[in-house]
Amino acid sequence: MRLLRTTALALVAAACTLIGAGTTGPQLVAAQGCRVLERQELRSMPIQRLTAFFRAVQALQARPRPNVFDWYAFTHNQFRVQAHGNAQFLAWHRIFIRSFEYQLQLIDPDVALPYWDWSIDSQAPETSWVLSRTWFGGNGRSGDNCVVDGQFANFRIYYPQQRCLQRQFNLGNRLGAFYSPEALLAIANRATDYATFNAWTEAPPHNIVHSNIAGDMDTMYSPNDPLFFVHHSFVDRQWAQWQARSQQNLWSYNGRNSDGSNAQLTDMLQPFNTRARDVMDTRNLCYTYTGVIQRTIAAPASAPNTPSAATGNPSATASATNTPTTGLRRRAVGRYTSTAAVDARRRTRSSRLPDQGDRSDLNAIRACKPIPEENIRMNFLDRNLVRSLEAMLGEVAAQVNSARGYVSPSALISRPQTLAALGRSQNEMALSRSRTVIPIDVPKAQDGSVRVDALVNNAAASLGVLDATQQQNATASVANLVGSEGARVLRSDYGVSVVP
Ligand SMILES: [Cu+2]
Repeated sequence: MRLLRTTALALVAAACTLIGAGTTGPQLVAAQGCRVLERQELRSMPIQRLTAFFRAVQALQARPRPNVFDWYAFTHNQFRVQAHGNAQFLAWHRIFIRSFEYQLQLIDPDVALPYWDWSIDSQAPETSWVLSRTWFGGNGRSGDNCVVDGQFANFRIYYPQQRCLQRQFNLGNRLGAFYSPEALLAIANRATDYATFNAWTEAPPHNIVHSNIAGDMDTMYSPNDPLFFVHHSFVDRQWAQWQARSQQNLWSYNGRNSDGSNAQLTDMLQPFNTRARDVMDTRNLCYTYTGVIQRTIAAPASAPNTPSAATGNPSATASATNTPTTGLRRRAVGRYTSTAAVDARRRTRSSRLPDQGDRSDLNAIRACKPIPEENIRMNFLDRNLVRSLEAMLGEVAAQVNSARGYVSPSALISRPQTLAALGRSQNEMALSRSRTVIPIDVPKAQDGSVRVDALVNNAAASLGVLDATQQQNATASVANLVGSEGARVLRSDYGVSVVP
């Protein structure tokens, strides 16, 4: 008890120092004068830049405890109600990780927060280079779940108590599947306002990463694990990418706050002394993302601020008119399933999505496990909404799998090319990987260069199907699923062409 009180007092002192040092509020925004830096995917960064990021995090962690690094875990827990299961989720986490990035820049002004595109790794996340012993390290060891490899090996956390940093993968030595690029793009394609995009992104896609890696990641102290920041940087990029689709998206901000009020651009994101409108354009927070081009600048004279009935309200249940599954049938499946034969095949495939832990199917997208009830409660999520979204995303996976001329850039057979498209060589990654590398025979173009198109064709051929027309039809169905902007993203982020 006494120890607890001492800890709390020390923390308040640390928080005051932090605020005094100007980590909150206007110092984080461009008005104070800052260089706009580009956040890059971990695997596309020059090694020196990547190393500089890890050094800066370690420098923060090494300060006398409780320190600035600890402040993030503490604050995330303190403001858990305001920041989860309501409209502020994306906006709050944007300023939260920007504030952390600012702390790193006080140590090294050239450091920008990287992002981890875990959708690339979604079909076997435990084999990711990001989780290798060279970088973030892997699962916690058996017995005490302590992370003992990687750049943060044996790191001691401070809150809620002093102990080792823990991870406890949900399948033992494997991680259950995350959501695929196509699933994320289908969400972006169907969400027409902020409230919807915010709710659909938070859960299940963002939550399953937390709940599958588990250990500290599945607590309200999750910023104790530095993975939190590169995970949330990717979530934030999803939002920025969706915002970049239009001026209307850029300034869309609606839904319900944790106190039940309608979300507005003037809402304060506590404790950052920053309003929602200040975080809408990432350039105002001194960063951009690779491949995301914000074409619009000023806020519209009257910013769109329509409250959303269903998605932003934690107590709302998904009604017949706006369950995402219904939306899927209406918008995408309806257009795709023009023949009974195709429809029948889709239904058969849908019942045969490989299991989250399957590692033998190289072509298909796996089923994701449902978000655990405990995680739903901890994050104040709308259970019915989460369950209907899981059903919708299961259908998306089934559709991707049944589009037989198309192979996802995250499918195990194409992941090597996808990573190569990010600029990191296979050998380099294999060298630093501590765990089993899934043996995949990589088809290469005649000249030895990496050809994603060739790969897709080969994969289709290996399935024993498809002439050119059939293939075009199949990829068109994926294009229909992700929309024209999604098709552009597939091309620019993953090097995969689908017919728009
Ligand atoms: Cu959070």
